[in-house]
Order: sequence, then C-alpha cells, then structure tokens
Amino acid sequence: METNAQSDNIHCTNFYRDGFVIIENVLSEEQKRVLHSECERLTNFVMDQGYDLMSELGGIIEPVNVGYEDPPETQTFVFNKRAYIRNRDKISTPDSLTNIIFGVVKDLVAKLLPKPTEDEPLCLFNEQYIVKMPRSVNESAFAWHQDTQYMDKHAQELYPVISCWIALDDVGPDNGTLLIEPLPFIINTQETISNIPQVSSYLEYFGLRADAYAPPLDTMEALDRSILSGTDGRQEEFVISSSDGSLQEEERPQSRYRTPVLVKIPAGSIVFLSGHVRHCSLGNPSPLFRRAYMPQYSIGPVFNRAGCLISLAVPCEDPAPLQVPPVFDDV
Ligand SMILES: O=C(O)CCC(=O)C(=O)O
Ligand SMILES: [Fe+2]
Repeated sequence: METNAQSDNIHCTNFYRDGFVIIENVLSEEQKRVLHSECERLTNFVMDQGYDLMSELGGIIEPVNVGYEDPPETQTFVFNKRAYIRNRDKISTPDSLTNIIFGVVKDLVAKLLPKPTEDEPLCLFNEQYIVKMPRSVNESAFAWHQDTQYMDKHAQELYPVISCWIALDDVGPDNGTLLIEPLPFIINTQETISNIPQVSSYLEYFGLRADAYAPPLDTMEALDRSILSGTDGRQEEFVISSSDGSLQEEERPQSRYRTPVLVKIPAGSIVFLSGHVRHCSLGNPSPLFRRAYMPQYSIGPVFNRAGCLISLAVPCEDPAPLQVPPVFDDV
C-alpha cells in the first residue's frame, strides 16, 4: 500500500515525464453532485437564452461570464478571493463550489506547479464547463491544441498554467474523451524529475520539451496508435519511418512520437494537463450529455504584453494576517 507521500511523488514524476497525470476518483459523491447540479443549471440557462451550445459557444460555459447572475458592480472579483467567493456563491450553494476550487483541486495542482511567492501566488486563472450535447459527434470534437495557445507569447513565456480537467460523467472512447500526446523526450530529459520549484526553470523545461513536438498526427492515425489510460505500455514509443522503413538520421528528433493516450476514467477523476501538452478531444456520438469541469491555475496573475490581466487572477490562499506592529522598549 502506497503512502500519500509516495503516491504524490509518483503523480509528480508522471506529470514531469508526460506533461499530464491522471488521478482517478478524486471527488466525493457530494462534490460530484454539486458540479452536476451547477452544470445542469447553467446549461439549461444558456439554452433557454436561445444559444446553440455547440455551434455558438463551442460547448464552453464560464460560470462567472455567462450572465446567469446580474453582472457584479465592480471587477474586484477578478483578483480578490473574498469577492470571487461572494460572486460565485450567488450561482451555487454557498461554499459548495469554492471548497472544490480552493480546496481539493488546488491542493493537488499546487504540487505540480513551481513554488508560489508573495508576489507570484498560486491563482485561479479560469473556470469553465465543457459540455458535449448528445449525438454531437460532428460538432463537439476539439482539434489538437495546447492550452497555452490561448495566451499571448509574452504570457506563455512568463506564467506556468495547468488545466484540471474533471470528468463529470464516466468518459471514454464512446462519448467524446480526451486524446493526449505526451511531451516528447529530448536529450537529458529521460532522468526522473518530480519537482522544479523555480518558475523560469520550470517554464524552460516544459518549453523545451514542447518545442520538440513533431507536427500533429492525423486524429484517426493517433487514435489507431493510442493506448487507453491506465493500461500498460505507456512507455512505448514509436517512430514514423520513411517509405522504405528506414529513418533518416537528420529526421530522427522530429520523427519521434510517443504513444498517444486515450483517456478512460470514471466521473470525479481529474486529468491535470500542463499548458504545454498537446491534446485533442473526440466528438460525442452517445445518446447522453458528456460533461466536464475545468478550473485552470497559474503561478502569478497572468498579464499580456500590454500589461492587462488575461483572465481571472484570484489568489488561492488567504492573505497573510496583518502583523502586529513591533513594540519598542522605551529607552
Ligand atoms: O472537454 C474536452 O473534451 C476538451 C476541452 C479542452 O481541451 C479545452 O477546453 O481546452
Ligand atoms: Fe484543451
């Protein structure tokens, strides 16, 4: 039986090796119920407003931006935890959601990010549901992408971001799951790494790994070559060989692909995705909704080149209590 410290270490090592890690059955029944209920309420809301969830919103519902509640009077909620919670508690039972966002998920993601500082705290960066309508196979697929692509280059170079993709239904090949291409190995990255506390070194490490990606495979080909998550063979690699089966020496680094992983997990499990890891997602041919919830976290508030916040920048920890001013002896 593994201790908590041992399993934390395995999760971290897998994350640094592959650019993602899956932790199954994280949420309690009650936490799943809270997320199901909010997701259903917001989905009904956008559909009642006359939106086509798939073609107009791409299946994405951001709780604080969807207009379910009257817009907040100020924008303080963007960078203040208390204001964020106040705002959030208008949508769901007070504390139910924030206990998940600033509790269990935050505790896990913190272990995969560099060390926060007072100036660069761990922040909630974004929050969204991703809902795939029943029988939406042609409208609900996502092309290959890396989540950092949604940030400008400047921000990509300065701020680490992790997406915590939480399955709200059992997901697998039959209802629109994720297909992930692990980060390519490069020279010197075969060794086991489970922690890079400094932001610049962390970004350099993941940036170099991601730079080694060859152009994305055709999704069908990647599917053919994939293994289901949780099955053996994760370490297997394959190379795309030239027509005569040989590999040109100079093609080698670009020609190396790692085995894609097709996610199959029960509801309440979490896929932690580095902003650098390439993934896509399949359409949902099933007769049921496929729902996921995806909070994202950053180290530091994320600013673009123009100095504007890109998204939320809600510090996850409460500010340090005010220090009592020092008392001096009379001299
Ligand atoms: O929910 C999915 O299947 C994929 C979502 C995704 O990759 C994203 O929103 O960046
Ligand atoms: Fe993504």
